[in-house]
Formats: sequence, structure tokens, C-alpha cells
Amino acid sequence: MHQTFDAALGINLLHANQEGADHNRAHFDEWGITCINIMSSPGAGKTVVLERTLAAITQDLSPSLKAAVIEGDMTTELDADRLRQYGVPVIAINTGRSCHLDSKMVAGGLHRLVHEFNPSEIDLVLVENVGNLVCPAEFEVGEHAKVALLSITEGEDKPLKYPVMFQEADCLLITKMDLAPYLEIDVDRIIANVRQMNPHATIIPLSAKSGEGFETWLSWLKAQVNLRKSQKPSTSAQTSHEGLI
Ligand SMILES: Nc1nc2c(ncn2[C@@H]2O[C@H](COP(=O)(O)OP(=O)(O)OP(=O)(O)O)[C@@H](O)[C@H]2O)c(=O)[nH]1
Ligand SMILES: [Mg+2]
Repeated sequence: MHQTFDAALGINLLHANQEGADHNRAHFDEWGITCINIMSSPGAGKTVVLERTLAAITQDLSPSLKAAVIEGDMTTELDADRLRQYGVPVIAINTGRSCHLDSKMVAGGLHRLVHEFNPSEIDLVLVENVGNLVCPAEFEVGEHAKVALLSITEGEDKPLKYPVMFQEADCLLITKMDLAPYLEIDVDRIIANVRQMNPHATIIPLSAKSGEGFETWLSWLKAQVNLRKSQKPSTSAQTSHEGLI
């Protein structure tokens, strides 16, 4: 009995979250913004990847990507402060005791974003989720694509042990490749384990330290934005801030 109640509660929770995510996505679509949800276990390198990505984007003389960040952390603004140094809009969301962002929290973040900045001047919102390899994959926030990071320090077996994250990912970044010479890690085994569950994800081995893989990663990001721009409805010139929360 107790178990049935919990299952029903869980389904209702996910259903309500999904409705909110669809609502957020409709706003992103209306504004022609691509939203990418970036997820991994704590410390896999999400913020460092974002730092290097923003550095590359903002150094472009005529930036092809105008990015903003929604930064999810349980308690601090440490990561948000790191990213603010790149001069892009950064909205920090503290989730408190929750181990993931949900669509309602991101709606609140979006509300703040579009009141402080003009959404027509943003074409990419990068969401850094709370460090956790399980829950963030279950709760959509309105993203168009999910990016999972797996550091080579975490072991080859993680895609098998935490399958949902790797099944859901559109792009997998295998991070900290510069550490490979010092570890007994088989990167081909990681890729094979991911492929068992997800034959289609783009897989990019990457090092924020050496820069390996960043060109491919930036091309993937730009392709996502270009895809969305080509799909933007012609009526979307008007921006509506209504009904965000
Ligand atoms: N050697 C090496 N270290 C890295 C690389 N990327 C990240 N790190 C280190 O890994 C640690 C964690 O990096 P973060 O970017 O803060 O990780 P995160 O996923 O944002 O962590 P949370 O936000 O706490 O979940 C830091 O000490 C980074 O310097 C890399 O490519 N190579
Ligand atoms: Mg971080």
C-alpha cells in the first residue's frame, strides 16, 4: 500500500515537472534560444568546461554564440561567480536540499533572466545542473539537448551502473583526458559501455587542461544553435514574458 502511494506520488511529480519543462521549452522556442542541460557527478568538470567554452565564445571578434548561464548549486554561488567573470548573464539558483534542478526552479531563473536581459540578444542558455549522476537525468527543465560529462577518473563501469544519465544524453563529454597517462583506464571500454545503451549520442573525449576535444565540442554546440535558429517560427519576433512561473 505504502509502496503504491509512493509510486503514484513519483509519477505525479514527474508529470508535473514535465508539463513545466514543456512550458519552459515553448518560451525558449518563442525567443529562438537553444537550451542545453549539462549534467554529471560532482567534480566531473562541468564548470571548467563552461569556463573554457565561454572564454572561446567571448573571445570571438564577432561572437557567433551569445550565451547565458543558469547555474544550479545546492547552496553556494561559487560556480556562478567563476562564470560571471566572462561577462555573460549568469543566473544562480540554489536548490537547497534538492539534488537536481527542476522545471519550476528553471522557470524562476528564466523569469529573472528575461527581466534583466533582452532574450532576443541571447541565443544559447547553458544550464549547469547540480552535481549528481542520477536525479538530474529524470527531471527535464525545458532543454533541447542533454549533455552528460563523465570524467575518466570515475571508472569504465559508470555508464552501466547509472544508466539513465547515459541513455538520456545527446552528447557525452569524456573529461580530464589529460590524466589518462596516470590512470589505468580504458576509454574505449567507457565508449563501448555507453554504446550498449545509447547508440546515437555524440561522444567527445575532452580535456579542459590541454584543450583536446574543444573544437569538436564547440562545433556541436554551434550546430545545436543553428538547428534551432532554422526552426524558429516567424511570429517569434515578439517576446512574451507572460506565464513564466
Ligand atoms: N586535470 C584536469 N582537471 C580538471 C579538468 N576539468 C576539470 N578539472 C578539475 O576537476 C575539479 C572539478 O572541476 P569543476 O569544473 O569544478 O567540476 P564540476 O562538475 O563543475 O563540479 P560540481 O559543480 O561541484 O558538480 C577542479 O579541480 C578542476 O580543476 C581537466 O580537463 N583536467
Ligand atoms: Mg560546477
